[in-house]
Amino acid sequence: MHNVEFADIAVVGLAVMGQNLILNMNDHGFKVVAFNRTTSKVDEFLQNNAKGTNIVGANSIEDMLSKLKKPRRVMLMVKAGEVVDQFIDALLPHLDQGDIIIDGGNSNFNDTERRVNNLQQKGINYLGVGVSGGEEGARFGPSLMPGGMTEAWDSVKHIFQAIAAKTLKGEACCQWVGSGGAGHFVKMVHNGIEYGDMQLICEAYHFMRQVLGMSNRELSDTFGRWNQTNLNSYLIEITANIFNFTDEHGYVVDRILDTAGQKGTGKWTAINALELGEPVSLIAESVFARYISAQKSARTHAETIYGEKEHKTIEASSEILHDLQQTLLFAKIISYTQGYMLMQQASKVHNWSLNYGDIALMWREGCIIRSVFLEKIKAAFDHNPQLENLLFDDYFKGLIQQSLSSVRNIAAKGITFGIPMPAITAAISFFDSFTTKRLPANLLQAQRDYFGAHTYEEVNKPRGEFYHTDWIGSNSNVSSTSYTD
Ligand code: 2AM
Repeated sequence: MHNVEFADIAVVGLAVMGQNLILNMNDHGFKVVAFNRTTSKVDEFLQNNAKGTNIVGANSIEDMLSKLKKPRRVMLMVKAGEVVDQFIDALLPHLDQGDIIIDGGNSNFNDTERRVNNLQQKGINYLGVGVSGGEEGARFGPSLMPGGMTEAWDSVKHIFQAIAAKTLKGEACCQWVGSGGAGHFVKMVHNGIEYGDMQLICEAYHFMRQVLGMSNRELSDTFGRWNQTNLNSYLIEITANIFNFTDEHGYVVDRILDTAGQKGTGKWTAINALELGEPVSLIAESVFARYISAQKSARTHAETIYGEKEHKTIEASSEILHDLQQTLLFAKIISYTQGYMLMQQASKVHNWSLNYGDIALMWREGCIIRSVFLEKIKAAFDHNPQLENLLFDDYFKGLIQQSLSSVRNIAAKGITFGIPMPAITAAISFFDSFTTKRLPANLLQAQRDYFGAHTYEEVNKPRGEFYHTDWIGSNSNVSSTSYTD
């Protein structure tokens, strides 16, 4: 039998993402075998969306594997968690050395790291690929963030780069991320940044609605205009569309309950930041903002206790709208700065050698955070691959300097008028901390040394020398010593 009759890749899991990826692969000339736990979905797929294509179905794992070229490539598009382990276990007895399992689900990078290590010992190649872009992306060009066993990348690269989104220059938004769980890690950070971008837009909206008294039409126009600036991005674009969207009952956005859901990847980013000791405050605040939004009944009760805020309306002048636009830009720079700090630290800890310019390139198109802004991040890391911090890049320095007074104005007004702006204020606080040589942590260290003898270093002594003061010696009248932390 000729090899050409065998399929290039199998995809397990025919939910929306799986189906769309298969159709995308088929469009690019790859022969795909489709399989699903509930096999009736395979037939349904072949008779409907996949009708008239080159896609073939399988009714069992054995059947699926028998239809594949070697090395076999099996991509899992199933529910993250145990289901992935179950499928790996079911596949293993039928695989040969060098075959490749690819997990394209929303897996936690720690799970991917574990699976890579386990399968490496068994001679099976494993890749964890972050897939972003929703249904539309999966169908016509997602952002793909592949990581795992480096040896396996060459065997799948042509497929993934063909189906991925492309930049205007034709670069694929799919580059090798790194070993182990690096692909899913970068996808996780992508989602965290997505939380931040969305929260920032919501805070601007809250300000514009409550303080500036803008109508949906004006909001739509303003976001539409901002989309023509360096804020140009998918999220700003859909925001403009949302404020313009009506049905027979009026504006849909106005009748949507203000309680946000989540699937957990923003939370993972914040947890990881805490674990790695990186100050990713803007994403963390964005996760908390969703949590507080979910506490609708407590908030409703609290408002009855403390009273509805009286929002002073100030004119939606071009100056204040300019300040808001600059605030979004500033906070976005801070959010990405923090996200990159997290990736840089994770790369060190896990030995991933992440390529930061390529990461910006992967996010440039296809995914939810796609924006022109990412081109500038790519340029910054292309210019200096060793760039220690995005804020040290000249281009971003210029933008920060140009927007700083606007942010201070908006943050101050937001606080004065009672508009919650957890992400915007986190951004300016981070900036002010990060750009301050001497913080008040000397007092903090004194307190720690006072109650717990935790010691401190001194300003004019070499780092690494630790001192202790007997704060509660004979001259002190403080006697509480029962608490140490
Ligand atoms: P199903 O169609 O048989 O439910 C997204 O939910 C994908 O994950 C679907 O293809 C779904 O298969 C699969 N999936 C979810 N839970 C599963 C499980 N416990 N075992 C196998 N596949 C599962």
